[in-house]
Amino acid sequence: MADGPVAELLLRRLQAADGGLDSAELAAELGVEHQAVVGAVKSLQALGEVIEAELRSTKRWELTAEGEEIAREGSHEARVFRSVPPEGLAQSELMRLPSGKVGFSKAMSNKWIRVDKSVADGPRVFRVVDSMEDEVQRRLQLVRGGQAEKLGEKEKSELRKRKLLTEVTLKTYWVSKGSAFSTSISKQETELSPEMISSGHLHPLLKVRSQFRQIFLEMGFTEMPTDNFIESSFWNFDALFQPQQHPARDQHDTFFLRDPAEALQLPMDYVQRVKRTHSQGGYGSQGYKYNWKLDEARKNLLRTHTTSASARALYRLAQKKPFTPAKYFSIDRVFRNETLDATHLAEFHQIEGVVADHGLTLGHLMGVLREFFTKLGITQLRFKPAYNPYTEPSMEVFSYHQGLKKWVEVGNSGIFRPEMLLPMGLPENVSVIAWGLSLERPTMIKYGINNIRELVGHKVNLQMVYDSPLCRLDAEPRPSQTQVAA
Ligand code: FB9
Repeated sequence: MADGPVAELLLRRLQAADGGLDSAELAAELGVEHQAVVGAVKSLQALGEVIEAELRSTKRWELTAEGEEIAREGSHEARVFRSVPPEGLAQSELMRLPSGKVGFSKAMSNKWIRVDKSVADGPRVFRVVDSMEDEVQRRLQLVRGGQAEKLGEKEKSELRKRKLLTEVTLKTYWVSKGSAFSTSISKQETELSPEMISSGHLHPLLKVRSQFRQIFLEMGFTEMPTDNFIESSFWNFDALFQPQQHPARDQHDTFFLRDPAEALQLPMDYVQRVKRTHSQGGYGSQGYKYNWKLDEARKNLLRTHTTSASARALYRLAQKKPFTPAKYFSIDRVFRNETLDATHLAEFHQIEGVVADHGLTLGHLMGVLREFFTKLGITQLRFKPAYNPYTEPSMEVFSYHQGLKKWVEVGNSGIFRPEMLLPMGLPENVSVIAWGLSLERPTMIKYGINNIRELVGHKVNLQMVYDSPLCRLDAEPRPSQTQVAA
């Protein structure tokens, strides 16, 4: 759903542009994060042929943190020059200045200063020239102003050697008009349109799903394919380092298939690494020390979570060399052989977010959870240690719900274990943080629905669907609808 202002601005700029536009340049022009433009591109792409977007890598020069500081304050050698008064300065005193050690030798080689060793009480530094040009600062300011092309290769490599400049590869989109281009965003039949949502004639789950999708797209996440309800035990459990004797793999928790009972196409080299990790350990893990069976892994089932899709996406990511960081999401149906009650059916929609990058920690996970839930209007979060077979550490996420006047569990999260990631072939220094929640829970709370059967199933009152108002997740529920079991 591309009704965000960035998407509309992009379309208007595209209308006026001859040929196309670059997402990074548009972000700079609009004064927004590049991710926001990427999110708008992705949501426009989801609408069909409104735009064409070609991913491309552009290299560009950026200042390092030290480079930014020098662009602001001047080079160390310039600061040393400016610190020497007409009567000179004891070298010992100069070397104690913040820029002394780094700037002294450069100021000497520039012949801006000299040392008189004949002075009685020790070597004294004097200026050689009355003024100087701080070329380093000037060049860095050119780069900061987007004029790196005015520097010669030699000048750039010198700044890079001093770690003041770095060349970054930026993945940007070259956006051009699609065959169905329009500046007023119209939606394909299968896609939600603001009109459809605001008309209210949409099932509440679909409306809430669309808003979660928009949040992920704005955060720069890419939607994972999840169109296989049937999954192998291998991808649903074994690839996640969930042992074959784990209770969740029993019939009373999981729907296994009679026909087709077995998954025949598994990536056998990867399967062998998974088998070894479960049975003997490896990658620093002692494993579970049991006789892992391929037949067990081949058993087909109705996926019990969308984390199986995350496993597939991460395995695909691991095959791409060199590793590039990624942010994925999914929102789709999962099936559990649960005891049914007012808030539990044998299926629900799981929402899952995954971030893969070098050196991610629990702090990064807390940060991305805060950003995600803040977009839902949920700002008071608490994290509680938890256990998942495939994440360590794991946290349950709680939020204080003003309407319900109590802390409610709003999701679960964790860092995928190395025993899951390393057999896939992901580099050792890559970590993956992830979190999940359901679609039904927030929908029930926001629409004041007490019994899950009012939301899904053959007893749904279609008038409710027709009448249900446009709802914003980040707004408080209507006063009459706050007594809901979370
Ligand atoms: O959605 C849940 N609660 C929730 C979410 C949002 C919300 O918003 C309100 C508008 C303000 C309110 C409530 N829960 C998760 C928490 C509970 O409801 C829980 O009792 C039920 N859980 C489901 C599973 O139960 C079998 C919700 C479902 C769930 C739980 C965990 C995950 C996904 C869905 C997960 C995960 C995960 C963990 C680590 C790595 C990857 C995925």
